[in-house]
Amino acid sequence: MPARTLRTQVGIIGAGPAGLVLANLLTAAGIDCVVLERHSRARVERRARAGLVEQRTVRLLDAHGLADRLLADGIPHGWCDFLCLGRVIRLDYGALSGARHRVYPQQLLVRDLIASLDAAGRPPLFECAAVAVEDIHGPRATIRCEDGPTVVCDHVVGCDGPKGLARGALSPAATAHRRRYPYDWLAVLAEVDRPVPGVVYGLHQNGFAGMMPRSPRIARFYLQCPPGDTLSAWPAPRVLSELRRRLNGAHLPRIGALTETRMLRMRADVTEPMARGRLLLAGDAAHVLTPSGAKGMNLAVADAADLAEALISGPAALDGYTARRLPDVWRTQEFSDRLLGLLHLPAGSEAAADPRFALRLRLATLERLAVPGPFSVAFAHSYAGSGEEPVSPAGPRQP
Ligand code: RFL
Repeated sequence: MPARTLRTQVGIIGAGPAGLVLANLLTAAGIDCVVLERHSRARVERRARAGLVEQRTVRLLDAHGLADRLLADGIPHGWCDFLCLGRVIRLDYGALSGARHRVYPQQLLVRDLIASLDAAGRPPLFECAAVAVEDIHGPRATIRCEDGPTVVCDHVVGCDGPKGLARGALSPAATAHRRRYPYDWLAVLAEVDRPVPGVVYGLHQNGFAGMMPRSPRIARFYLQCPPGDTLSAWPAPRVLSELRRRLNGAHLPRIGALTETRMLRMRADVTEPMARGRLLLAGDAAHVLTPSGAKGMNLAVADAADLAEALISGPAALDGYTARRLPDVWRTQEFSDRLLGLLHLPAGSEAAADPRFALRLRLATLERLAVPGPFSVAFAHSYAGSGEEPVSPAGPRQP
């Protein structure tokens, strides 16, 4: 049987934060769109990833009536602790910038965004994998799906993550800037006996460790490990003992079952330009950040918001999409990279040869971050995603 053809204004590939925010904003503005998602609804709504929603993201979602649950259940969070050489240094970025995160797991936000599309009568098409994007320079573009409709549209927006097909469809005309960091992170979700009160970064000669709040009984932990390391090298007892060692000084909850353990290859990339013909990219499809600084989801939402406005305004605004978004993308990459530099002693580097000296240097930076001043205020705005980044004070590479 020939595939059904669906005609719409905007075909969106991917029901992650980028695709779902875009679809919500377009639908509310009366622009017809279709979201195609390869996985089932249950799987998409269970995928635990980010948990810190920036102030600018909350503001944007709230302005469009998409933040009711986030505001009701998301816990405001405005500080983080750095552990280094036996000291605990608190960065009260909420006080320094006036901006706070909301702790709200990504899968709950995704659930809310899907519910809102449901209510508008425009739910995503689940279990519908796009397999080709065609005719992006013609009068109409086409998305072909496996076992699903052929979507004919004015614009295709690839919100399908870094391994999706939209990136590839753009790539002949695009440059991908890539960085592979000389370490990986073991990422763990674990049951805890009490809520983790805040974000803790442990700087340690064995490597970085992190602890992040997620929900009352679940916390996220990260452990730096050698690049290319495998999960089999990290049985639960080793994970627990390294967390205790590297986060010594933090009030660790009792850690129960490790409910999810995965290896994150620490890499970052940016695709330039973010559009070609009738194809545009948003979110991780256009740029990947490491989880440091909790930026990826927030940047994905910021892309979607810009793109929605441009699609509503018309061709001139669409032409400026890449130029408008890249400064934010690179500023965010730079912040994330700087934070990584502060948190890690890369193996094989001079820092690893004399870890105490390297840690003492980092402690000097942390002490400056803890006191109010232009240096700490600029960092706090970037960290919280206040949307009001002051000009960083000039000087050498420093957070
Ligand atoms: P997503 O969320 O990856 O969604 C892409 C969607 O596209 C679908 N798809 C397709 N659908 C149809 N046809 C195809 N051919 C398709 N190919 C792919 C996929 O199934 C998927 O549903 O991308 P989006 O929307 O750009 O959102 C990006 C964010 O998800 C990502 O940046 C964050 O999760 C990154 N991240 C964090 N970001 C933060 O802001 N704060 C954090 O604290 C934070 N922690 C994290 C993170 C990412 C992590 N992992 C797993 C990489 C922690 C972790 C462990």
